[in-house]
Amino acid sequence: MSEAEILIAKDGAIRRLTLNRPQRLNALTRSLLGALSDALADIAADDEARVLVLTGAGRGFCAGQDLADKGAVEDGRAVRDTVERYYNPVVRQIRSLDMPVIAAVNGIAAGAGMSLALAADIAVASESAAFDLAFARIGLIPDAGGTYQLQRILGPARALGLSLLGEKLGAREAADLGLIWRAVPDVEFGKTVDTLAAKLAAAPTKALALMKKAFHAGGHHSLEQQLALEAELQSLAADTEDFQEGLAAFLGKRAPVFKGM
Ligand code: T3D
Repeated sequence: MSEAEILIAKDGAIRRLTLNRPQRLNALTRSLLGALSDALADIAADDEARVLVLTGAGRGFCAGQDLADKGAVEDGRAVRDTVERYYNPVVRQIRSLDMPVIAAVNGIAAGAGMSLALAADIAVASESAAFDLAFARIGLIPDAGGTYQLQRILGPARALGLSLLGEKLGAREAADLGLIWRAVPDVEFGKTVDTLAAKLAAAPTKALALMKKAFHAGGHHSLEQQLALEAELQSLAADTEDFQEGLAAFLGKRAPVFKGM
């Protein structure tokens, strides 16, 4: 039997999805993207899940579209179909998941692999990893949300420059530019990811999910719209059990124990 293209691991409230085609630097086929989408749907429906870690097997995080995947890259029609039916749903699922998503970028993140990392809420990379806007080298444009994310994070001048030139950014440079949360020495990478995941798994999950909503909307709202949304989402946060626990813990001068409810 062939090995699963997505490895799924559960550890308490932590879910880990590992892209598993290491011999191809975890390049994305339609079948892998389908499996990823199914796994994300399962996690969205999993009441015990409170944080997701997305990472890659072997020396790469993800080399983007598998350029040898028959049926996915032949012509404009095939590519449009791949983008609409396979990439876009996965990006929407990651963005709308009601829990924080960590991209643990263990190695090269190229093309749509870089876009996937940027779709996550927190991207942490090992220092030897790199972010490679490979699209221009093969005559495509950034997709999987790349054009959306890059200009919001880096500003239009840098985002377009990097895309036009198809340049690679080292993990440290990506962190310095604010593209990712943090770059850490390779020897500390695994521990850093585990610590982050454990911290987020013990956090008030519903408030974190509402934060995601607020920040995503903030990118295109007016101040008035955002103030109204904050009031609405804050009232939802204040109705959670975790908020009551946070209050009680503060007043009782003890550490809170959040249950994600
Ligand atoms: O449907 C659609 O197409 C729409 C979606 C498009 C979105 C996209 O993501 S377009 C961008 C696609 N990705 C790329 O163009 C990146 C291609 N890869 C590279 O440029 C390089 O592999 C890297 C810079 C990422 C890493 O270089 P390096 O030297 O560390 O590794 P390598 O030797 O090139 O790769 C290792 C193996 O993985 C190699 O196979 P081999 O020779 O050992 O049998 C290589 O061919 C394979 N590989 C790497 N990337 C891909 C790939 N195979 C298929 N597709 C890939 N994207």
